[in-house]
Amino acid sequence: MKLSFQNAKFLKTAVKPEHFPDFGTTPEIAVVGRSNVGKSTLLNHLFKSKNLVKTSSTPGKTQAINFFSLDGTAIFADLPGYGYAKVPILERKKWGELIESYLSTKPNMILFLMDIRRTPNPDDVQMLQWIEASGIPAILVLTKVDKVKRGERAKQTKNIVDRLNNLPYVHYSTVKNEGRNQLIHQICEVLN
Ligand SMILES: Nc1nc2c(ncn2[C@@H]2O[C@H](COP(=O)(O)OP(=O)(O)O)[C@@H](O)[C@H]2O)c(=O)[nH]1
Ligand SMILES: [Mg+2]
Repeated sequence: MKLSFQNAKFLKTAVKPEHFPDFGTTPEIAVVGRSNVGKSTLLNHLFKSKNLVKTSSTPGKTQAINFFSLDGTAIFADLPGYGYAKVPILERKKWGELIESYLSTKPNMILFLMDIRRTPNPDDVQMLQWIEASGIPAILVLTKVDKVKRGERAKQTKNIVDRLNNLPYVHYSTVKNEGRNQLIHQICEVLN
């Protein structure tokens, strides 16, 4: 499958399951990960757009799912970041439910983002369990790799991948422009 990453368009925002659009047979790719891990920045980088996907300097602010279309050939869903400590517990629960109910609509694949500098926490492990339970193919995207030296990169990759049941992964840096071709290649492989 060939995807045109240069023609991304914003489609709509959903804050509850009743708002989830039905895209028919168009493949849907969900982007998940902790608040501030780099989800929106990664989508802008994939789409070669500066501001199509709103990035926020206030972590935890995005409480909605935003849908983007690549010329009608694929849909990307930017999911709310989970696990932001300063968000009240009830609000966090609501986000968890929104993420879970979206994943239960069976998107075709999941991009699971982890900051290369972090160790998976209970929220990440829960995310992994949702992914495994759903049976949806996932790619682990290790973000912000420009922030660590080579040796640390290898050590942290092993640390994260070991804890996340050896999901297939790619290294990504929007700052150093690293990982884009590889990720696009892997997305296309999975969708084929
Ligand atoms: N150094 C570096 N910073 C990044 C990278 N990707 C994202 N960021 C920064 O991380 C912060 C959070 O990014 P954002 O996309 O809003 O995260 P989101 O909450 O997961 O959508 C922003 O300040 C970004 O500029 C990267 O590859 N390298
Ligand atoms: Mg975001």
